[in-house]
Formats: sequence, C-alpha cells, structure tokens
Amino acid sequence: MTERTFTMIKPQSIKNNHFGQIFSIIAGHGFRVVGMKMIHLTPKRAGLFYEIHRDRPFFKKLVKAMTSGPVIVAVLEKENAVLDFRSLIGSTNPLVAEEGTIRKIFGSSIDDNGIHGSDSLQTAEMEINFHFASSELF
Ligand code: IDP
Ligand code: MG
Repeated sequence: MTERTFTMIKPQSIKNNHFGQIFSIIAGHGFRVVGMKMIHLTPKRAGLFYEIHRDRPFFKKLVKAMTSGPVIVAVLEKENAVLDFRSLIGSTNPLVAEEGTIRKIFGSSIDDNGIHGSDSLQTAEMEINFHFASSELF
C-alpha cells in the first residue's frame, strides 16, 4: 500500500552539509518527496514534537540539540514507506546501527544520529500534520 512517512534532517546534518547525500540515498530507495521545508524549531515546538519523551532523562539535551540550528522537514511517499524508512535510517544509536543505514553513515552518537523517521503509520500522520498544512503537500 502506498504510504506517507515523515522525516526530519537534524541540525547536525545541516551543519555538516550531509543533507544532500542523505536525500540522494532516500531518493535512490524509491521515496518520493511530496513536501519539504527548512525551519528552525523553537524549544516549545521541539518539546511538543518529542512530547512522549518529556519525562526521559535525555529530553532537555534532545530539545537543545533539535533547536541548535535549522532542520529540514519532509514528507516521503512510497509503498510501505513507514517501515521501509525506519530500516533505511537504522537503529537509534548509530554505533549499533546496521551497515549502510543513514544513521550508521552520518550519525556519530545517540545524541547526534542525524535524522528522524516516524515509527508507525499513526505517528507519521501526527508528525506530518504537526509540520505541514495539506496545501503544502503535493
Ligand atoms: P528514534 O529517533 O529512533 O525513534 P526515540 O527513542 O524515539 O528514537 O528517541 C528520539 C530521539 O531522542 C532519538 O533519535 C535520539 O536523538 C534521542 N534519544 C533517544 N534515546 C536516547 C538516549 O538514551 N540518550 C540520548 N538521546 C536519546
Ligand atoms: Mg521515535
């Protein structure tokens, strides 16, 4: 089934100028970009985006990292997009991520794993609606 998933290129990947290579890998795996923009999250918006992690010990550090510079948010479309994209980015911790995954190639630590991907169809829908109006999707 054709699905949409949500991704966010994290600030470190923008600073390192890795976003071009990252999108090249994404496109090479058959994902079509149906929406994309560069934004700078406020601490409030970053906190809301990661609401489910609010009580975790790493929450403050996560919000700080996610607001340290602009991010690129994008909506990707493909058959089985949600699970396939999670496979393509790899494990949360780049140190244990599978060879060839985006986090393995471009991430340096669990705090700096380079990219976000929605973890379920329901989360994808929420995250897409959090960042995009339907008029911004093609
Ligand atoms: P995910 O991004 O693979 O879905 P989540 O568990 O949803 O992983 O965590 C969201 C983000 O929070 C991660 O991408 C990572 O940047 C950060 N994070 C998760 N767990 C830890 C941790 O144990 N220490 C520091 N940062 C973490
Ligand atoms: Mg997650």
